Amino acid sequence: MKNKILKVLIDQKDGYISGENLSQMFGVSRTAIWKHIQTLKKEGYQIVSVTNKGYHLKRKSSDIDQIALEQITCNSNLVNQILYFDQVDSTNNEAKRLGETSDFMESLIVAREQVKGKGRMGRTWISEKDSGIWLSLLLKPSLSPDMVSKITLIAAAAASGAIEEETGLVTGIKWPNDIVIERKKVCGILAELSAELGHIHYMVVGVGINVSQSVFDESIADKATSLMIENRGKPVNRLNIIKRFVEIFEMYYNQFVHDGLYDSVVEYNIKKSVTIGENVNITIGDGTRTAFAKTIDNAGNLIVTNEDGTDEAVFFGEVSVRGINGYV
Ligand code: BT5
Repeated sequence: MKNKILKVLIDQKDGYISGENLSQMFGVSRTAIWKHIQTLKKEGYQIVSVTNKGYHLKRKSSDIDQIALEQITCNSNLVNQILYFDQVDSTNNEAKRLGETSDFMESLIVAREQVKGKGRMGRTWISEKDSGIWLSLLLKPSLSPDMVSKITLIAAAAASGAIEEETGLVTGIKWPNDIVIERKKVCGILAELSAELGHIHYMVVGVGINVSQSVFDESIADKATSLMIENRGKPVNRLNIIKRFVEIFEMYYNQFVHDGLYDSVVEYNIKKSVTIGENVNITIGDGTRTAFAKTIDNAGNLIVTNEDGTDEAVFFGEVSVRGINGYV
């Protein structure tokens, strides 16, 4: 009930709604509504009540804040809690710390800034304040630990879909965890998990999307881009992208976890792949070799044809795939 009231307040945008209207809407007394409003206030929501007008939820001007993000919990069966931070080391680390506590809830963690943003294999993810979407989903799927690669492809499909719907830009997926636009990286995904004896304790799916940067650190300037650069300076609404990301992720995740269906994720990844049909350098540990990327199989592995003509499935997690003529 409390969350439903919150959703109504959020939907009023800059307007007011009377206690009377709320009590009719939910079939409870005005006193009951008032009590829920007091609870929301205790939780930190700035709700004012003005005589003859009703209740009003005050919002900050940024496109994302805790209140705006709460819309996601209202509409999601997957995310039960939103945590929004000014600054964290890494949203993945924050999610992992939460995952180590007993009875944690499935959560969406969003930060304005990460001071130790992480990529795969100990690499750094540059995540300056308010210039992108830095988020992690903390999940408890009943899957076996080897399913983490499949969840990465689900996140890639969701991030690509959300970006395209919100901006109209065309994205490509560089297997297994990058979203690119015009051959430059706009988004990276890092899935991590804690498991024992074949059982997942928790899984963290981290997504970083460059949104409003106009210049990048020298170390990545030749291969990184942002949605605003690609959108010719047009502002991009981060909240809408996060909302759509969670919705699409949840759809594919439910299909997979509850119904065992994964085909549409693979289809989407094949359709959007910038890796398939290219010669790629595959780095495993210290060794690098060249192969032709042929397709993605039903399990989400990259199928390559080696120089000796044999086909091989390249498993996610241990490899770095680069185009032979540059980043893609
Ligand atoms: C990734 O790793 O692409 C995974 C990135 C995941 C970031 C999210 S943000 C929220 C959550 N919390 C975290 O701490 N992480 C996740 P990988 O494929 O290893 O790529 C890393 C490489 O991308 C780096 O070595 C750089 O070359 C490059 N890079 C770093 N920052 C970048 C940026 N902002 N945009 C584009 N490329 C970047």
